[in-house]
Amino acid sequence: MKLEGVELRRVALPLVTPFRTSLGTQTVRDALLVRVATDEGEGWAESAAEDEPTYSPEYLEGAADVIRRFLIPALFPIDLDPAAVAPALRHLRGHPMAKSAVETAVLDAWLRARGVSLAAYLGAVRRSLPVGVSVGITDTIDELLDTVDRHLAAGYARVKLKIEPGWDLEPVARVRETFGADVMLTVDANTAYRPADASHLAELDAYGLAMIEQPFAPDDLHAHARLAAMISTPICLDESITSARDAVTAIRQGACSIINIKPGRVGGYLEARRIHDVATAHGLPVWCGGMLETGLGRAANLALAALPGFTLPGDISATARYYERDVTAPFTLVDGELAVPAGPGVGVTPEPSDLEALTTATEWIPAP
Ligand code: NPQ
Ligand code: MG
Repeated sequence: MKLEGVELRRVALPLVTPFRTSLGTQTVRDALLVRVATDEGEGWAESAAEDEPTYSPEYLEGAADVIRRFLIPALFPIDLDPAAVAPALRHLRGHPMAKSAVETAVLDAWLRARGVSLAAYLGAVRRSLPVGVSVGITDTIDELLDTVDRHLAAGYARVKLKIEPGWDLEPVARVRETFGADVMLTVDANTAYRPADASHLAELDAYGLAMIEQPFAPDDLHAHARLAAMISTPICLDESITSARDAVTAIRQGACSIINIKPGRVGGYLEARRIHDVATAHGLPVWCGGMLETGLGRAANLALAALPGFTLPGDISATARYYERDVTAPFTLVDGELAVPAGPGVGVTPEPSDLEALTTATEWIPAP
């Protein structure tokens, strides 16, 4: 397959409610879409990069720049297939979210031309999945309880509360006492704590959480291992894991017993599958994280989350949890589950009218 040109498209999707985490508050999802045009047809994907480098060092304009100036020029000369993309970009350091978008768009085009779904290609074993919801920090506990109540009524299988110093033990205790012991409840700190907070975090052990996600800095595996040894609640890593090699290192150090896999954070769906494979081989469950994806990323994440080792519900909510209008048809919960797209490639394409309405800028990169 030969690459003939690439479109970079900026879209802005207003969120139905502001999403507050320990990293800041988001009201609009500015996303970068990539469309590759090849001699065998086109493919679409999105970059997980946010407009500001808060969750990860990558950010939207940076991702667009590295794609335009370095990634695409490295792909024009080669004979393309999905497995050829990462090796052709390996000499360019970092930028996993930019690389993931490009690799996924190539995967979509290549699979579409062959009539194969991403789910089938990756090794999916389920046609629909129970999914979780990530609940932002709210102004009051009453507002949090109302929000959790709505999500449980909608059928979500797991509730994740965003926490930070000053918003941890009390919201968790109140959610647990209001909704009971049977609700699968987790917390995510997005690196907001210091190692000296370990004994405070150990108090979370009283609330039967299914995991504590990423309490400490991404590069502090030791602090996570120390906390893991102090408490019985499992530790899950998100920001710390950027490759299958990182996953093996973290597991060997006892820094986590669960891994949140985000394809963008690790450079694509092929590396994501490798993390699934090494985690499963070590007996760890994994789940698919979320980056406020448009329908394009949501579809691809559902394909990945249908692999056998994804035994915990992911942050792959229905479209309506985040957006009133999306670039694709909405995903909806049916009996508490989302369907894994079965069509060729990622299984969805942008709806032209929605795509146009949400687009803020486009750019065409022609073959040299
Ligand atoms: C997490 N996501 O698991 C992330 C973090 C996150 C769904 O909880 C804009 C775009 C703002 C992506 C804030 C969820 C974001 C973002 C936080 C992702 O850690
Ligand atoms: Mg997280």
